[in-house]
Amino acid sequence: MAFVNLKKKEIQVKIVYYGPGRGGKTSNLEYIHGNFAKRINTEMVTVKTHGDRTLFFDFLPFDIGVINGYDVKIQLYTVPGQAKYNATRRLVLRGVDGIVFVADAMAMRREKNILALKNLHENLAEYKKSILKIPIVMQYNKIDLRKQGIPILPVKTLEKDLNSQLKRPSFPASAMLGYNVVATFKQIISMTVASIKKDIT
Ligand SMILES: Nc1nc2c(ncn2[C@@H]2O[C@H](COP(=O)(O)OP(=O)(O)OP(=O)(O)O)[C@@H](O)[C@H]2O)c(=O)[nH]1
Ligand SMILES: [Mg+2]
Repeated sequence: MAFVNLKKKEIQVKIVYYGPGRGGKTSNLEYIHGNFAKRINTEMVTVKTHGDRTLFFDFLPFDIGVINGYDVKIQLYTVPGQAKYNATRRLVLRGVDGIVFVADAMAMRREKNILALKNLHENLAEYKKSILKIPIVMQYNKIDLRKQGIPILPVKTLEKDLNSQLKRPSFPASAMLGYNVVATFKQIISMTVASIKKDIT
């Protein structure tokens, strides 16, 4: 559960962007950083990248104000999506309160999305957390590529592959254009804060 500092009346909420390599997790955080620059009075921390691949994680703190007398601080993280960095992915998941699963809507990435979701399931289980209980929002990213004639999975297929059991809110999105990036972000914050409220009251 979230880190609560009773003395400072502060709650730290950890939200992790998870998903296959090159799916657009870092791009989501970059867009949020660019658009809420005034409320985020710090730089986005990108811990080691190789080209544009995340090697460890990205980190972005976000202050959403006071809820029930508690100053709520959101911490956004991304994991490295490449299969070989599973130890790091698992570490970033430690203490997670909410997850945005960023799937890559390109047809050629169908299998990678399914494997990444399975991997999330397994890594949460390491922390005795159930994917069925943690707040999750699904994002089907890169739908802008359809306009360029690149084969994109229909939302129906993505829903069937990734969300038929979970049945969580989902958004077609373009992290590059910013389409539904903020909507995804607001949705996960509201679900996560709601679940934390239940824990502390
Ligand atoms: N066309 C298009 N390209 C995108 C979109 N989102 C991300 N990209 C591109 O896809 C590539 C990978 O994006 P990243 O945000 O670095 O992906 P990531 O999920 O952080 O990747 P890893 O760090 O390797 O796990 C970059 O070249 C992005 O510019 C999108 O919505 N549309
Ligand atoms: Mg990244």
